[in-house]
Amino acid sequence: MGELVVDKHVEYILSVEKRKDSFESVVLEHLRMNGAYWGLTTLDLLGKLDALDSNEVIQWIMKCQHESGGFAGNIGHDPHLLYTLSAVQVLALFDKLNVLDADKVANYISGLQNEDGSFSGDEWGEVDSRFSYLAICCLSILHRLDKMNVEKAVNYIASCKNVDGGFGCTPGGESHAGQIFCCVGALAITGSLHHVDKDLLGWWLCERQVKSGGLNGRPEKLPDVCYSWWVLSSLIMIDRVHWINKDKLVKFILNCQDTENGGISDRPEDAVDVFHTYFGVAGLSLLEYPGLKAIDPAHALPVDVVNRIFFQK
Ligand code: GRG
Ligand code: ZN
Repeated sequence: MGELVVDKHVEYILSVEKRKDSFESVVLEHLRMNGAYWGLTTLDLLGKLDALDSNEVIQWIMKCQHESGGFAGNIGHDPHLLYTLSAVQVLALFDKLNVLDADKVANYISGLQNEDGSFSGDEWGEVDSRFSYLAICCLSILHRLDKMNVEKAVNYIASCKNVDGGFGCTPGGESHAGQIFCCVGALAITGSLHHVDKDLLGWWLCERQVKSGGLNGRPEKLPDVCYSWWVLSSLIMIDRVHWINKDKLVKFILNCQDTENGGISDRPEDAVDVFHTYFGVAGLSLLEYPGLKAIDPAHALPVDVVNRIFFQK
């Protein structure tokens, strides 16, 4: 079995960052902020965050902030909770949360909470348990959870729980590993994991492992490297990660590397992208692959960054 080709992945991420007019960058233009989070968190996990000029990144991030306090995916675009969390996460990576007016950002986020405790992703109003996670994770990093109604938020997430132990995007929505990460992460951050049936959910999650060792996101679906993050982080948060075969999953992820040009794809032989490179490396970090920084499964940031946020006030 091959090893993780760390230097190739660092080169790949730096090249995507520079190639701003490439096909991938054009397609991702509207969610560049999210791309920055994937790329930079990967670099940090690989121990190479200093390969980039942080001032340039921070200046660009601050140009994406809207007068409402929320952040957009790129300069001149509309703000959304997804980009607001990514912006805050990247500033946290660089230890630059102090450039923010935390109350202003927190007001934008709490303004998106609805009467039933749920969150809309932006001013257009779509509701999804994903947005509850984004709001809770972001306010937690900013030490501003008191700005929202946590009890109502938690009750809404609990109402998205299904009889199979999983969670959906809204009450009654089908269980999906991505949505489970969001709901379990939000419950973990707010100290509300008692709403989870850990054995039932652990069983559903470990059944996501298929013959090749990879994980899928729902029954009968193909395995995909991104579920190494969505499923594994959830299993860790509910203390059931020993229910899957870790060695087989490590092999599956390593098999999805482009060992020549760097980057990781969704499954072996497919084209690489920054998204799956992040999920592959983050997944290997959760699996305690040697040489990688540890990542916090709830806040999706390196553990040393999370410790700096919560224990060095
Ligand atoms: C900070 C890590 C982090 C995340 C932010 C945006 C977000 C919070 C979470 C998204 C959770 C989610 C719904 C992920 C699923 C993404 C995905 C691969 C969807 C594909 O679904 P299908 O049905 O594919 O198209 P399958 O794999 O089921 O065939
Ligand atoms: Zn995927």
